[in-house]
Amino acid sequence: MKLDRFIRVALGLLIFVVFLVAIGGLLFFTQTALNVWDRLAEGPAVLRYVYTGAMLALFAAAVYLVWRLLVRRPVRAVEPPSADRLTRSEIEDRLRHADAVGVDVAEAQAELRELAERQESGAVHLCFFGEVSTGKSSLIKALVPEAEVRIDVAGGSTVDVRHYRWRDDRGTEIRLADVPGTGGHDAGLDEMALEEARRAEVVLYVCEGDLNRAEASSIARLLELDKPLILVMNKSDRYTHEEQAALMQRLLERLDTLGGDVRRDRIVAVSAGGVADIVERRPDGSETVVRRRRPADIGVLVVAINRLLEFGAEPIDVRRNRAVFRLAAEKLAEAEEQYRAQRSEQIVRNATRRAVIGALAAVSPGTDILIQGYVGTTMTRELCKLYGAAPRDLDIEEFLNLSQSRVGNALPLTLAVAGNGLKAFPGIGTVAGGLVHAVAYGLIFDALGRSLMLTLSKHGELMPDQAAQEFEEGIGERLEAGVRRVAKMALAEKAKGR
Ligand SMILES: Nc1nc2c(ncn2[C@@H]2O[C@H](COP(=O)(O)OP(=O)(O)OP(=O)(O)O)[C@@H](O)[C@H]2O)c(=O)[nH]1
Ligand SMILES: [Mg+2]
Repeated sequence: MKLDRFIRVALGLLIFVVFLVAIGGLLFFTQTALNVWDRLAEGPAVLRYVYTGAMLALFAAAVYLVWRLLVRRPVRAVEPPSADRLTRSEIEDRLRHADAVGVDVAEAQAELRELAERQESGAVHLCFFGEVSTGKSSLIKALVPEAEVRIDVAGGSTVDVRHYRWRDDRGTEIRLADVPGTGGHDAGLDEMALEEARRAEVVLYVCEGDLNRAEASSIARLLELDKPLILVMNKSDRYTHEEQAALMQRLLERLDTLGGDVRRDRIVAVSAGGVADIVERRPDGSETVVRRRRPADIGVLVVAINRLLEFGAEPIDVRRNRAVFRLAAEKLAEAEEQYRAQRSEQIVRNATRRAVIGALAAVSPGTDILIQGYVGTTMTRELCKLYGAAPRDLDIEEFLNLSQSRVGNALPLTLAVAGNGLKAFPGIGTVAGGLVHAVAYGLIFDALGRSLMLTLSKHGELMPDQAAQEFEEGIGERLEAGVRRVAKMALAEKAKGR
């Protein structure tokens, strides 16, 4: 009680002194300012202007510095350079840069190499794309009868990408790409087919009637890639002339709704023929199954291809290049993503280890876990750099402060989880307090790092509030997930230290 009164009196005195100093300061400041002003008023006008200008400039500089320090800059929108306008040199630059950092750029590079080879060969690539069993391989066989093409009644007969040579009426060298049908059981095959379609100048989308939902969305995707498209309705031998005409009209309307500017002469109805198993009855009454080739009727398709290539392959070549640059950029982005995942894992593991070692070395590991220290700052800075975020020191400090204030609540739980986790290791006997603290300390860094990884990958920027909140919300789950790993680490470090 006595102490309380003493503090009040001391505070009262302090306030009084502060006010006295403030009044004195104000008087002194006013007097000086008026003095200076009087002298300036007597002097030449130029001096007055220069002086006022200098004062204003100093004031503006002070305001700017305070603003830089206190006000958070608006989040830099991480705008990926428009993939549509990517040029070869841009993508090559990106690859070089990523390669230097340690990203595995092999797949993206392979795309550019393949493109260079295709450009050198001068051949135009046409890709037959469509759902399984629509007759893509049969169409290629009809165009190149001598080709060894696998055709089967059972869907999913083509399981890789193959190229077949063909020439159009003007002798342009054409490579026909046969790819796996989409919509089968293997999503990997769909991906393989789509990639080949992206590498080709022209896609021939093969269907066998009206489009189902999957076909419509595939076509929409291909149109988005800016691919010249020929829509081939195969197996037209199964329809009457009237049915065929109605189907063609329907396909035209469907394409319109998909936003494709596909001309009427780029929708064709053909019959690749394919093979049919026909049951033949012998004179003696026995039956045998004979495989026969149905007659092919693909004239309109040949005309459509010739027309499309009429003006030379030049403009479609440019569009194809763009599509391949995009494909390469996507592959690079995937590789970068993978690199970031591995590297951030390493960063968090190192920070966790350092935290554990620090706690083990501490004479009396306290409960005041200082995540704002060196380990926390280094980890935050390294993770931010990895995700291309450039936070101010103030943001890092704020994030660590906010997280630190949340650690208090989670500490009892963390210690309990750490203690339990250690018990799972046989032969360590009674778990010493120091070891439990070391594991708890490591676990907190592990959870902190992982929540930071998550928010950085989501926002591309360090947002202290969100990141600290993510840390708080996810800590329970992350402690459980990391305890075995961290306990093992702590035991190994302890054994080393012995
Ligand atoms: N009636 C009829 N059947 C055809 C026609 N073209 C192909 N077929 C049959 O359709 C089936 C599938 O033919 P494929 O050429 O293997 O089809 P695909 O699109 O290459 O199949 P996947 O490679 O599995 O995706 C075979 O049984 C062919 O005989 C055609 O014009 N008319
Ligand atoms: Mg096939």
